[in-house]
Amino acid sequence: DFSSIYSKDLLPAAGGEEMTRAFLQELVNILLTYISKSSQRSSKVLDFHHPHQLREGLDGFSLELPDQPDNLEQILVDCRDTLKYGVRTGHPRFLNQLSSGLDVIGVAGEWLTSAANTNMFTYEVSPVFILMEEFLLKKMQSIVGWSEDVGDGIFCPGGTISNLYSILVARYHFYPEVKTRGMGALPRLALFTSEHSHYSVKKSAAVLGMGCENVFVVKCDERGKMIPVDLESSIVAAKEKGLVPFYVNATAGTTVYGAFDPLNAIADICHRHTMWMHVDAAWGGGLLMSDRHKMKLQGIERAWSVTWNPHKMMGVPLQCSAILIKKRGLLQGCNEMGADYLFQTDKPYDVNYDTGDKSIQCGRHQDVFKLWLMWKAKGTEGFGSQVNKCLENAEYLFDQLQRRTDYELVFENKPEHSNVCFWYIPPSLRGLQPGTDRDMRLHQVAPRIKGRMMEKGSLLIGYQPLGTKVNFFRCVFSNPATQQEDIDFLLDEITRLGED
Ligand code: ABU
Repeated sequence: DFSSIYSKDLLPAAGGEEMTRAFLQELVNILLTYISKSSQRSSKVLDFHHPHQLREGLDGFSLELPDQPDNLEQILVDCRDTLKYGVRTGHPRFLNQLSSGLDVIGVAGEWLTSAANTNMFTYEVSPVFILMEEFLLKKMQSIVGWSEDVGDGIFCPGGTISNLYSILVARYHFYPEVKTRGMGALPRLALFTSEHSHYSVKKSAAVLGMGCENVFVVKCDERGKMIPVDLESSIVAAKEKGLVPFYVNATAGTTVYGAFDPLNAIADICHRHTMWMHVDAAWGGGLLMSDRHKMKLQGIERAWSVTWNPHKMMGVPLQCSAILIKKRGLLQGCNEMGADYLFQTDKPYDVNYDTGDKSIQCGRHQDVFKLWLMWKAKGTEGFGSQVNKCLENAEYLFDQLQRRTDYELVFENKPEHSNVCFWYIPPSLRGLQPGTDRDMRLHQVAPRIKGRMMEKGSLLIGYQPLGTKVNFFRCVFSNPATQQEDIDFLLDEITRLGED
């Protein structure tokens, strides 16, 4: 019973060791119960409440912040309730997001970094983590296909920021004066990305002062892959209008369809026009770990930069994202400010290991550790098997959808990644001819089923419209805990929830 114990009684308070141990052990018990329940199919994926219900407080769980400290019994209740009203993203039937799963070694890694509570900016305060980052980046670069002598990179908060780095560094590579003189000293730059690519390319162009209107959106084929001839004609057209094309983003694993752009054809075009080629492999990068699937990224070795998020397909706890840059020195040159209080050059060690000035952040979390620890615990082969399993699940779902008359596939081909996109056709729409009326009604089906799904809490998958396609479900597999029985359940449950 912790009802008369307060945080001031824990370490570093004198004599606080025993109570600290007891409190943390109780917390570990709460987390172990959560982890165990998250993998049980009898548990709900979520216990949904509307924002106003959570804001008002539920069964003693209040978000209000007190002036006087709560006792540790209440703090433990708050920890339980926080997990209770959250979403079990490690549940085998959580299929909503590209990042999912609950890897025990990854969790252990995250716990350790909180206890270590240090900052990635200098070797002085993060000697081990800085060297782990170096080893991981080298390993990832060699898997991408770059030689040992080249390559640089940094771990940063998520794929959007990794993509932003790629544009920042590309611009600096062609126009180093931008760092001091700003965009006013540059011509009007043009960037190219496919219509299925991630919105972070446009967001980065806005953030970096280039403007989203100067991001040219290249057409995709039916399968969601960038069409190279359309890319080249867009580049030529932009040049004719007086713009300077400098950057192409190719995607390896698009967010919705899981499509892989033709990297070699795009690399040829970038080479012809002397443009920076970036590959956003935030989602698809994990396939490089699988001997069976890595050929889908053929040509990635020709990229000048690569985004790769181990927190997606490799199941590393959020967040863990890398930007890899082929040419060494650019990240440092581009971002270095040399703050004297942090990056002194007369320290008693090789200050090249004070890598923090490569970053646009100052403070930076040790995201590398959980990845390093998981890599040690699984080996490259273990990650490969995990990826294979997720793609087998996607193929199984694809096969089941082909057999069922109450479902339609959004595209006919076998999935390349673990994304499977489909419509559920409720009985009332089954006899309707294709056309506007059917589309308008079909558009409402997925959101309605999703609402019922959230209320019931039995599973979670996402939906969206895309281009001319009305709302459809996107199922993604990145949690190796998901089995074929969960896929059967998914289809049966959507059919149940979708009853008119
Ligand atoms: N753009 C990153 C995450 C998207 C998703 O999980 O659906």
